[in-house]
Amino acid sequence: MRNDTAPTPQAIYRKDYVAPGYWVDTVEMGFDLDLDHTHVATRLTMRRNHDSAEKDLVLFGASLKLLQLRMNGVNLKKSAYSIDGEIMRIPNAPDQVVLEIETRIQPVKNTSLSGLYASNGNFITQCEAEGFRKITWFPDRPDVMAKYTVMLRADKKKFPVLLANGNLIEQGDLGDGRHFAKWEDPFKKPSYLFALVAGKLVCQEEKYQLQSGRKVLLQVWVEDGNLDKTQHAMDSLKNSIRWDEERFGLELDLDRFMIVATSDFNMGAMENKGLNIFNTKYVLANPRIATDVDYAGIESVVGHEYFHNWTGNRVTCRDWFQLSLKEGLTVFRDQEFSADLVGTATGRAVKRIEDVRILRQVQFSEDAGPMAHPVRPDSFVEINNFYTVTIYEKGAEVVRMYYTLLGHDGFRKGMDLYFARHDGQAVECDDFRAAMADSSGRDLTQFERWYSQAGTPHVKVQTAYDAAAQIYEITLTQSCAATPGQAEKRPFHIPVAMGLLDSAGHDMPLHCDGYENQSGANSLVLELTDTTQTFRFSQIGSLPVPSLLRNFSAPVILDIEYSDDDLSHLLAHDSDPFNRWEAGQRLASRRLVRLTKAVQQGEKLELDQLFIEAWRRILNDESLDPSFRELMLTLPSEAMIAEEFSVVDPQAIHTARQFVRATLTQHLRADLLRIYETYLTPGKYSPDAASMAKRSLKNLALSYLLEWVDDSTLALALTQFDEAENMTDRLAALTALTNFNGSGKQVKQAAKALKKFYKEFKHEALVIDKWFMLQATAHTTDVKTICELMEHPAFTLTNPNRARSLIFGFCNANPSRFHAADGSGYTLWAELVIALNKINPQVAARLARSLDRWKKYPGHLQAKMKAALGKVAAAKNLSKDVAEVISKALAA
Ligand code: B3K
Ligand code: ZN
Repeated sequence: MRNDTAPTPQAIYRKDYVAPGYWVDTVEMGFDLDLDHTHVATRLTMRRNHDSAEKDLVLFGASLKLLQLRMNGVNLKKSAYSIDGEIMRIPNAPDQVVLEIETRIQPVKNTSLSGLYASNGNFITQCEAEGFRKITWFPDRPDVMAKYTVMLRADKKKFPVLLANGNLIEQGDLGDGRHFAKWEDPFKKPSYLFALVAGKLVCQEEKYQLQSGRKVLLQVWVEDGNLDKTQHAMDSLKNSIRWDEERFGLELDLDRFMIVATSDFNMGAMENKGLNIFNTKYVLANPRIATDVDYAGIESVVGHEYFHNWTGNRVTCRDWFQLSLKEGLTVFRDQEFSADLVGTATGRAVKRIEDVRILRQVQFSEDAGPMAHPVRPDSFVEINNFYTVTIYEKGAEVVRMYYTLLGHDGFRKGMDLYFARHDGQAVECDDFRAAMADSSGRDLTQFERWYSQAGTPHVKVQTAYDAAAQIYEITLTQSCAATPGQAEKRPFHIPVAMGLLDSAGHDMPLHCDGYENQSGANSLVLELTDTTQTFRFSQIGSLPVPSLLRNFSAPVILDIEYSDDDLSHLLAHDSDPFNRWEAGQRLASRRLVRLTKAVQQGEKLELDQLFIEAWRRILNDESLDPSFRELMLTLPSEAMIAEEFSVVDPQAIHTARQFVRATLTQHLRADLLRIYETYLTPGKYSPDAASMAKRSLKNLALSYLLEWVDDSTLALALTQFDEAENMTDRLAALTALTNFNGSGKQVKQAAKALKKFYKEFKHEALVIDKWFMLQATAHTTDVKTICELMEHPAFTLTNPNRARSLIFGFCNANPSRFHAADGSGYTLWAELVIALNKINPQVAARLARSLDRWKKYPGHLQAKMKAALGKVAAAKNLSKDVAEVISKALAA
């Protein structure tokens, strides 16, 4: 029976929360693992929750064959319970219950990669959010926490390694070619943190000493042949353990911590207690196959999952509406971890800019579209659709605002109180806010609106200067557009970190009414709580240039009218590196918008000298860290430029941006060549921040250089491609070559490189993903080429990484090609959403979101997108995952 189909998606609401009718104290499970038919026997000890309005014993199950159901030793007849969709109700159960359940499942047929499934002949589980119910009937909700004991039995040859959460307490042979392993997790946990892994795996392991002196066993499990790619994950794990001890006083609570890498995984990784399961993409690395970006990604995801052990596992969510309680907080923690590991002020700024770029490009866009939802949503149809940039990245910004408001030590006190109060509990976002308020004595009542109101606030800035009185005033006015289901918004509590620059570029001492206790400071955090507020600064001897929202102190859009001179001043002098970068982006964005309009009107395209010289100065400013220069010199993406328009013209944006890149190269060619030579990093590859920074600036220079067609720059790229000793440089060269707009002969050389790359790496799945991805995102690739690539023997829709690299790469990261005027991109998209829906609803629903913003395009494209959305809506057996996304898009 399929119970994931829903023609009209039914929403569930936060306000309808009812505590579970029964608690579960212990869970004992026995698995007879077989790829075709796995038998699962479960024994639950349960007791009535007298505080609940729910009187029935309620269990959830999906795609299960129920073999046996016994309550307190007696077989339950069919008449003793009812099943409606995923819900089983047992009425009139006694207060104390021992429930024994036997189910049969078919892992090899489970292509949804949720529940228990097979990957390369191994068993893997994924239970968050609601996958445990695909293994057994259970009160599968995060507020039901229990202690688990798990017995695994399987063929010893096929499945020599048997892993589950917690500690291994017994293992041995069963005599018939089978063996067993018994695992016990000493901590109470919700079912979504359950995990098991079985199969042919090998591990890198190490004993690691905690600060307390206790020794723990760390393991990174991979498929055979990958042990040369686990060191970085192991190092990242050790760094994470140490960081959480130092920064938050949080110790690893288990004696054993395992990471397992699998190539079939719906997302990045999963924080199962003591047995984190990872996408290979976030574990496997060596210089030959992984780029600097991959190394950084591994560090941050290993950190993220490890940090969940406290923020998520020890203190978990009461219900899935509270998801950001663990995700927003854990993203904030992993962001801080990565920043602290680099250590320098510039390193922190670089990390901050990278994070904000994603927030603005993806989350702001989500907040402005049909799927906009608050950080703590009020309703959903399918929870898996709510693992969004809003829950994660905006959620992290909300946590960061506490940090900004309370300061480093104040925030730590809040965290300490949160754990003191809630360790071992399933709680709400409000409980976190209360811990922050109570520990600091601050009133954070209004701050609640960051959780309940969707949409990105705008903050409009007006300034006035009275030279005679030496008074400077900043008036801030906030507003937030309506989002689905929320017409009216009330004012947010917005921390606005700021400073004022004098004409020499120095921070002026600040004397602001209401902030007398910080008189004379160079930087202040203003608190905007009303719709409009005026902040009055005295002793301002000359007209300043305001630097507002330093370090991006709140997830808002700042509407401020700067002159080009103001921006150049901030770009050159702001003591806040984030705002230096921001000034450069504003200068660029202004020009890109103007040029896009010029393209549309068929006018001549021109780039002014002020801008070119500003770029030249940054490029050559040796006082700036190369990684910071790389960020400053990277133009706003096409997606970011699109946000500046009410009606988007992807081809015009692309043309304008390419024009700026080519023109910059035309003028800065000699400087770029010099930078390219200066920042070569010969010798052994090292993923340290300084070397990564050099590579990033050098490769940026290369990509610019290839914008201006010329045999010698082509040779540069070909040489780098041939001689690179690491994937960062090799891929950078190949990407530049693939995007190269040269003559026939040059294009052939690029194609040759692409072939050679494939041949060399055809046995490295993660590299082949890159090979697909770089073609999918190249502006030389059209719909026809994508269709040809889908015929490539290495392509498959059933592997999420592969599907994402080609299909998502094209639909989400190649706007000028995806939005082809004939609508062929949309037709392909609809076919693929429908095909993926049958295989893997979660992945399908992600792809379904590519047309979220269809209302932002010109009428002729809108009509074609609407038709494509309609085609998906009309498809048979639509999962509720896809149905929710499509119906919301169509309702926009
Ligand atoms: N908590 C998991 C995500 C689960 C997604 C379920 N569809 C990974 C993470 O955020 O760490
Ligand atoms: Zn997470």
